[in-house]
Amino acid sequence: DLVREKLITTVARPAKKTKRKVTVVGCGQVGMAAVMAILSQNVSNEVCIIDANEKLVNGESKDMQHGSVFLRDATIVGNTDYKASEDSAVCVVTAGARQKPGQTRLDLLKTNLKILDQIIPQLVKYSPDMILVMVSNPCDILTHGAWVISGLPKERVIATGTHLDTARFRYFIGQRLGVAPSSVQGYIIGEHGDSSVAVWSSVNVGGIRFADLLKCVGSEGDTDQWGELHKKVVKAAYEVIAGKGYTNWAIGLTTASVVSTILDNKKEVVTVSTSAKDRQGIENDIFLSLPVVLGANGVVSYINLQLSESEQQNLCKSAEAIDKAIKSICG
Ligand code: 6V0
Repeated sequence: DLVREKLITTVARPAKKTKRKVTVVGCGQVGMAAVMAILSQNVSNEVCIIDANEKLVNGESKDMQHGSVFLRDATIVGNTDYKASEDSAVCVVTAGARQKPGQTRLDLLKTNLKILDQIIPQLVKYSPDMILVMVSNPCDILTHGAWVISGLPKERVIATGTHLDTARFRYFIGQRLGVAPSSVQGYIIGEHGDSSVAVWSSVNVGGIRFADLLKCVGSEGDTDQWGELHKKVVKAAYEVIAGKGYTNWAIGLTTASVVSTILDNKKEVVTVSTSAKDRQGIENDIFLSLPVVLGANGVVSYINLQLSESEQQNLCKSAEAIDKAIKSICG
């Protein structure tokens, strides 16, 4: 290569890796939306995409590579072989079947549990120090399964969980008030799914709690009917799926937000799915979303919520729903 020889004098070996490598398994709608958000928001500029479908992963990774010059000269690789994922700081799993119109997240369980055995040991083999972020649904149960298969410490295995539901909740409240969603504080906790719980007792804007303005906000007797916004959150995915067949943009951004919190060791309080046994009055050995402090070591602490009586009951019901689904599969 004459031009290279004349142009470049090499004096040392270039570094082989960064400490910010992110692997995304599954290059379907959700995986690629996550990759796009991670790269375009400067969360990382080193991304590995893995998928079982060789043609697809080649096509998607090439298409993304061709935009590298607009993505901080990103290093993007695509492969079916997990060796390519070596030394990732964060691994995100979006592989698996998605909800069909009318199907619940729990309906997906059997299909998606099976593929964990193909994916998780491979990720652990090549990146034993990673934080594992599950996205595939039903994400709470799959995260529990992934944790068991991985052998990783609990704090290093999470799912995006209700971080997405919380984002939708803050958006809907912001819309109703004419306030930016980022200025609305509030959480959705529990299952990422039909039994999620809105923590109305702590929802506030500018430090003013809604519950101090309207005692029964979000629950029975609320003349303002704020509870409708939680129903909208629960219905959100179904509505999007009825329209376009899948959801991807909001979950892609949600995933990038979680990855960024980890890579930058932000210690942000986020609602992600985590081991919930003996937390917040939950006795079942399950994973669900609670507000945690998230950083480079994964979940570093839990925020102890002061739930109202009905919120507490609903959280326990959500835990029961997850437990029941696990038992229906495991016998
Ligand atoms: P998709 O577009 O069908 O993509 C799935 C990809 O997974 C395909 O490219 C498959 O080839 C690949 N795949 C399947 N099995 C394997 C395997 N064993 N190893 C490697 N790759 C494999 O689905 P989509 O991207 O729409 O959804 C992916 C998952 O995300 C589904 O389970 C959704 O239900 C889930 N979602 C989770 C959300 C959340 O908030 N947690 C939100 C939206 C979707």
